[in-house]
Amino acid sequence: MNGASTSPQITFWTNHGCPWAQRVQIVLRELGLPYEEVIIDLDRPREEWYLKINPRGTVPSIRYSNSSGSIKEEIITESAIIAQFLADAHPSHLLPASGDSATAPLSRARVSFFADTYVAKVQPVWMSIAKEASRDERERKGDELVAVVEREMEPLLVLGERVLGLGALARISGAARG
Ligand SMILES: N[C@@H](CCC(=O)N[C@@H](CS)C(=O)NCC(=O)O)C(=O)O
Repeated sequence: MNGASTSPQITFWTNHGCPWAQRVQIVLRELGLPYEEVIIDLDRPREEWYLKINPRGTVPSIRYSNSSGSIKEEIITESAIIAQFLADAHPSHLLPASGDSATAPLSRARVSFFADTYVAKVQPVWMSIAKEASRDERERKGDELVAVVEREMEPLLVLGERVLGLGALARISGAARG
């Protein structure tokens, strides 16, 4: 790790029920970064102070300063952008830097496509479950969720493991299969 990647100061505005905020929480924890958490109540209109931080009024948002002082109290919003920023600012085994090797850009493209597939194909089904009033319909959507993960995500895990040796995807795959 270089100096910039040790002990950043991070404030994380979040809500534990929000999957987009969970995405950032997962990245923070996987990278082992310390952070101060501030919960935003999504059942009330956003207060003026939070709209100054994030004019869109959504969670997640972070405020980030690095230890070298070259980045000071920068606000970053939108879960995909925050996740990408943190992975770039704190290089790890999870995502190669694009200049690491000739194949690193391809590995990054594969990881991005994996995340995109989750957002485009799985997340809409996941979100629709909560909106269903009847238990039968929720169970049917639950089966649909499992089917879509098997159909859309599992082939990508296999590809990541076999072709690119992507350790992170392989580990997720192993955990998912128990
Ligand atoms: N594209 C955004 C979506 C964030 C989002 O929709 N968050 C929801 C909670 S899950 C939110 O803050 N909703 C409050 C609102 O829209 O007023 C991201 O990826 O960060």
